[in-house]
Amino acid sequence: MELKLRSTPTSPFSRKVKIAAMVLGLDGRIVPEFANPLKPDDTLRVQNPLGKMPVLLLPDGAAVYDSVVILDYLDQLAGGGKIVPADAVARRDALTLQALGDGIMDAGILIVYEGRHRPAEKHHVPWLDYQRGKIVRALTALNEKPPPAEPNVGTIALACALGYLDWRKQVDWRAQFPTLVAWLDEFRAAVPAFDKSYAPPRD
Ligand SMILES: N[C@@H](CCC(=O)N[C@@H](CS)C(=O)NCC(=O)O)C(=O)O
Repeated sequence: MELKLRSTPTSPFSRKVKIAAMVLGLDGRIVPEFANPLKPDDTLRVQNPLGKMPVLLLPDGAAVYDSVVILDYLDQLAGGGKIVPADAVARRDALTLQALGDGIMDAGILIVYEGRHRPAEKHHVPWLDYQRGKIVRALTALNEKPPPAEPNVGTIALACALGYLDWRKQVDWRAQFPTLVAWLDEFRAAVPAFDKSYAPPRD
């Protein structure tokens, strides 16, 4: 059963899906298909009216989004309880960490989009600082209490968020949060899919 993944190679949210698929042994079934959210006639907007990626297209015609739902779908496909823990407390914690990792990426993306979608003279620094504040507060909390470096939806999202900050440099997280630097090294060693899912930036 082939699963089509609509995304760009560098999308941090799509990287979550690629890592999850590798961890679950499902990556052989995922076929990447380039998507361009900026192109009005890209079928992405039909598959997900929000025009956002990733979208996973299933053989029965269903379009599954967003990344949270896709990761849950893949976990179920692999038998369940693997990257979405079955235990109630572990599940709660993993999903909450996923929300935090995704929130870092959402804020990071808004910072990038300010540069992409608004002319330079209209860039609003207080808005950029507001978004940066979210990222720094999240990283401060995580640096104080990093999660175990085991693969689940939460740690996968956190690793993708840190990888995204490495690329776009919205904050200089490596200088400010040494415990998270060590955490990402540990995660990379434990989850080779993180490095395997790396795609060199195109812009
Ligand atoms: N909550 C969504 C966020 C997805 C998202 O923001 N994707 C970005 C690319 S990484 C996107 O499609 N942006 C285009 C847009 O916002 O129009 C998820 O978890 O999948």
